[in-house]
Amino acid sequence: MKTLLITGFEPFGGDAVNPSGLVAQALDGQVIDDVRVVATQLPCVFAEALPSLRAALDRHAPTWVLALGLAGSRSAISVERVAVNLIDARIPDNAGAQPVDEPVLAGGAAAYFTGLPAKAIVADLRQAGHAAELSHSAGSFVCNQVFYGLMQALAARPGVVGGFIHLPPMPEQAARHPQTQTMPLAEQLAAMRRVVGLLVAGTPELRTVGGRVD
Ligand code: PCA
Repeated sequence: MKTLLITGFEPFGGDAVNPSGLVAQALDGQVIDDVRVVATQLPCVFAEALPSLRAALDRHAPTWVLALGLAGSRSAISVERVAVNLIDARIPDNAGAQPVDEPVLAGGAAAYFTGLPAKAIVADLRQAGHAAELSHSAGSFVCNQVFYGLMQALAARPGVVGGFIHLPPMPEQAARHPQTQTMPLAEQLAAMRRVVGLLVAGTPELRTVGGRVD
C-alpha cells in the first residue's frame, strides 16, 4: 500500500492550539482511497523542524507529502505556490531563536515551486464551499523553511508529489486573531480529506488564471 505523509505543527507564538497539528493527527492511520495516511507533528523550532521532516520522509518513504501550517492572518485555506530560501523571523520560534536574513540552505536554489496541483485544489475546495485561495508567499518563518526543505528533499525523490498548505485559525482562536475569518476544525479536516483524495487520484494542475497584480 502506498503512503501519504501529512505533517502539521505544534502550537507557537502564544496560540494554545494549532489546527495543522490537529488535522494531521486526526488523519493519522486512516486509509483513504487505498492509501495509508501517516502523520508527523513538527516542532516549531528552526533547528529541529527539517531534521524531523527528513526523518519522517526516510521512515515512511511516502508517495505524497502534504505539509500543513497555521497562518493566523489568513481567512482562507491558502495553497502555497513558492518556497523561498530565506528565514526572517518576525517572532522567536518555540526554542527562542529568531534568525534574521539567513538562508534555509546555504548555497541552495533561491526558490522552489510547489509540486501540488495548486489551482486544481483551490478550485475543488471552493466548489465544495470552503474558503480557499492561491498564495504566492508562505512567509519567512518555520512554515516556509519546512516547505523549502521539503521541496529540496523531493527534488532528489522523483515521483514523490508534495507541497504546503496554510490553514486559517479556528473559532476558539478568534480572540488572538480578531481581523481573521476563522474556520472550524471539522471543516478544515473535511477540506484536507478532499485534498488527500485529489492527490492520490493524480489530479492534474488546472490551467486557469490565478495570478495577481499586487
Ligand atoms: N505556522 C508558522 C510556523 C508553524 C505554523 O503552524 C508559519 O506560518 O511559519
